[in-house]
Amino acid sequence: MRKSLIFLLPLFVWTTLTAQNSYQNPVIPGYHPDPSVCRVGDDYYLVNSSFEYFPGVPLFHSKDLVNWKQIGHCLTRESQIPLQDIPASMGIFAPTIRYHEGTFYMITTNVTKGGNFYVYTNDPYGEWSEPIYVRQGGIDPSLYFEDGKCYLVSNPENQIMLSEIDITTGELLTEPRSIWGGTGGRYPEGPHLYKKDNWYYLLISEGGTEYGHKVTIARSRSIYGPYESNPANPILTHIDANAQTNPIQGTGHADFIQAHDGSWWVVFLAFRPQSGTHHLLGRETFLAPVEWKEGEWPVINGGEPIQLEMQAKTLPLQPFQTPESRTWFNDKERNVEWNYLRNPHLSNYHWPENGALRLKATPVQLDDLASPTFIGRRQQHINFQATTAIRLKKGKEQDEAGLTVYMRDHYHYDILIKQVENGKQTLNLRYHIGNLIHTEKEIPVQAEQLYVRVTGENDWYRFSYSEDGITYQEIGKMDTRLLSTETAGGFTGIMLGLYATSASPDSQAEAEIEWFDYQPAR
Ligand code: 6LW
Repeated sequence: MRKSLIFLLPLFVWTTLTAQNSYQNPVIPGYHPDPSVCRVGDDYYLVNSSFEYFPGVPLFHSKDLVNWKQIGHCLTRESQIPLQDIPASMGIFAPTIRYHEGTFYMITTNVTKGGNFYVYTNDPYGEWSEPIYVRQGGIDPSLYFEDGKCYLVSNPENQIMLSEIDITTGELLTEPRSIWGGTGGRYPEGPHLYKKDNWYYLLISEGGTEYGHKVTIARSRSIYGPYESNPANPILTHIDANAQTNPIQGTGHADFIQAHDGSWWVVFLAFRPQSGTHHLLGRETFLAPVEWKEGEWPVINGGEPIQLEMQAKTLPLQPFQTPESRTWFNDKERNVEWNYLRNPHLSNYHWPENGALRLKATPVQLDDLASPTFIGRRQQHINFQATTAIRLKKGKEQDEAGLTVYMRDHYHYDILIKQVENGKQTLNLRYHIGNLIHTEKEIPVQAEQLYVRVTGENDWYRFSYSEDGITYQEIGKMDTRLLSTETAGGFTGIMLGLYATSASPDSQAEAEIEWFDYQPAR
């Protein structure tokens, strides 16, 4: 028996390290917009924007561009990422990651506080530097290094502007100059510069981050221009008839990468509409092959629309272990996917060595532009089921703790335990859609611990609960469309959150939560 296993081992290594002729999009599902990627040898690192969530700028690692594992965040300290009182979908916009002579740089915009800044590190698994702010305005800054010089591009005044900066201080060495305005689409943004075959290529996005999003490109022999537009622009869009029924829409905001085998690829964002033309998971990270012949313009996916099941030869695949469906909150290592809202008050969270996570209830509500006691992880699949077990302890009347399907401050569905009169508790189902707040159910409950569950489908979120963790009872379902980006606005996607709030500042109430299960549905 043992012998035969050893015999099989080389076969296993061979199959996992072999290139395949297809892969699945999105490569990073759930709210992961504005991807940017860099390579060091055969290691790839990718970042996304993060808006009002903390820590900021999720950071992923891959060996093959298809399989990605989150290894942390670039912005982990309040000094790097002030988010106090910011509106939803403000804060941290699109980042760029670049590697140059042993150092990783991540440049982004805090649109609410401070503007464009970068941080750097030698170890992407470790901490990043304090922010260095740059004087050039606009959003979507990107860096390009050449011959000991560092160039910055961003989009002040709807123009792509270029300056040279001192990368050690952030000081502008030249005044920003307009180098391209795009092809006439709204919001020219997301610029990145590359050099290939003695051409400078300027990749940008236009059309706005909705259905009309597109990627265009221009090139010049000189970094300062003049840039000529590719006659084949846009080089990526799903606005046309050939992608009208495609389950992927809004393709844009892209970054090229040349892989260690010489092949070219592009990462970009797009969204997957559900229940008609609504999307809830936010903008996700996709991957497509690029053909880029010497001296010619790059062609993305042969000029064809992007598919969920991509037919393309991959790099040798090196998948990571599938993450376990259950988060045990006493295991910090696995908690990288959990986020706070704005800068958290850490004394309200007790992450245990053993036992349950404790969330202290405070008067800051989910609707406030402040930091409620909240942790959330992304909904990553249209069909999924999430379950948790919550105890509300030491509650005074009107204190509550629950599970929220959270799009933004005024758009969330909550299943919660509420403290009512005479030391009793109820299980409530509440909808919050803009100015409309409605408690759909209020059920007296006895058990000290309640199991609550949300099941997501194309058109519905279904809510159920259990007193014993075995038999669940559905207590309501709510239309997905009313929480979608098309209804709620903004740039983020659904977070599944655990929270505790109180009615009075002197409340001692806290929620105890040992685990949280998230499973894609088959
Ligand atoms: C981002 C801009 C955009 O900075 O939306 O899709 C903004 N593109 O490039 C927020 O994600």
